Amino acid sequence: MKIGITCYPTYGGSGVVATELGIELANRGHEVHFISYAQPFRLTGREDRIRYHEVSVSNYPLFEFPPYDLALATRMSEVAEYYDLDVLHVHYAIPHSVSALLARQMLARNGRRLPFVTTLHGTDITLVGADRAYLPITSYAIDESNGVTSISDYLRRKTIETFGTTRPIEVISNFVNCDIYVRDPVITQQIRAQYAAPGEAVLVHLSNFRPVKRISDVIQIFSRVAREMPARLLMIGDGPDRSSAEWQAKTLKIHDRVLFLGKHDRVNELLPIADLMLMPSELESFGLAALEAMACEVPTIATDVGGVPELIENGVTGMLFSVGDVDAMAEAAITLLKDRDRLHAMSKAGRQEAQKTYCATRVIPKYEEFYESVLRASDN
Ligand code: GMT
Repeated sequence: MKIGITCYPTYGGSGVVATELGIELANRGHEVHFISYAQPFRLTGREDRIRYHEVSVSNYPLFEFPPYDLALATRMSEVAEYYDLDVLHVHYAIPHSVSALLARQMLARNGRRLPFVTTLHGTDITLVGADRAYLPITSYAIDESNGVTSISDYLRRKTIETFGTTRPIEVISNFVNCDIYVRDPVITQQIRAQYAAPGEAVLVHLSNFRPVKRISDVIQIFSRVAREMPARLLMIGDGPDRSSAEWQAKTLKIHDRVLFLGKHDRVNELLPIADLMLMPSELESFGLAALEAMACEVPTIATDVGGVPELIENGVTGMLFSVGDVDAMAEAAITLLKDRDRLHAMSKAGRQEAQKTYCATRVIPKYEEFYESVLRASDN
């Protein structure tokens, strides 16, 4: 198949899923065309059967808000025509599904079909999409999509509840490449030595440092752990709440134990060196970072929100708590880190669950089947 993919190319779960999906599809022989304003950060640009098409937005002085959605729709239709795309897959409804709808309509004028699939990721529904300024158009574009998928059952239900959409939504979960996200004991030991001393516990947090991630809770949980045992916290990623977290770590006098590593494009090398991941988010429609950690045998202390309980079985593959309960999360982290047998059992259970349910080899065929069904339906 020839598949166009549009996503946000920056650090964030939806862009990661879209990029990894494109890479996996290309590995399975499909031709993949990314259409976005920048090359997605996990792409090297040297992958076989993957091309990247940049959307440039003209910045005429009259435009206080340059119309990216229109430039994107134009580029989508051009790429679809030039490369004879079979299907376009947009990740994150706003504004991508609206642009795709426009592109489909533009091409239809010349008798050309371009069915498109919208994948809902989370904040496009729960935060941005529910804003009245975007709700009607997002709802319209979801219903007009040729196919809609969501990354958890929670998000499917939430979409119907918030938008009243009628187009059926297929749940296709986030996935991970279990051959790349894996703990190799020798390599892990070498990399761990660069970040922590022997005997220190290593905790990790990975996100885009937005308010929904509750970065302040991460630092508070860690400060309680660090009072009890030698420990380090690796903060991977960047975003608006990074500087306040740095200030908080300094105020709590733990800044020599908290390493802010910034954006990292090979998190698969860093995650396995950790003993525990912290994900105390306000909301998570799935929690891709926790899945990537699980595949690397790192259990997550998380909040019992959104789609997280679909991924993490409390007490088996990780632990779930109420939002903001930093005392309980810290207590659980300390207890687990002191009980190495329990931690080990949880790590292994997480890896097993990732392999059984969430490996790319299991999830990508679901997308392929979904594209086929969308193509069949749009032929009729
Ligand atoms: O919150 C983020 O990390 C960014 C956001 C996005 O859309 O880029 O992530 C959402 O999509 C991820 C991939 O499908 C999910 O794993 C995250 O749970 C989801 N984030 C939220 O719902 C807050």
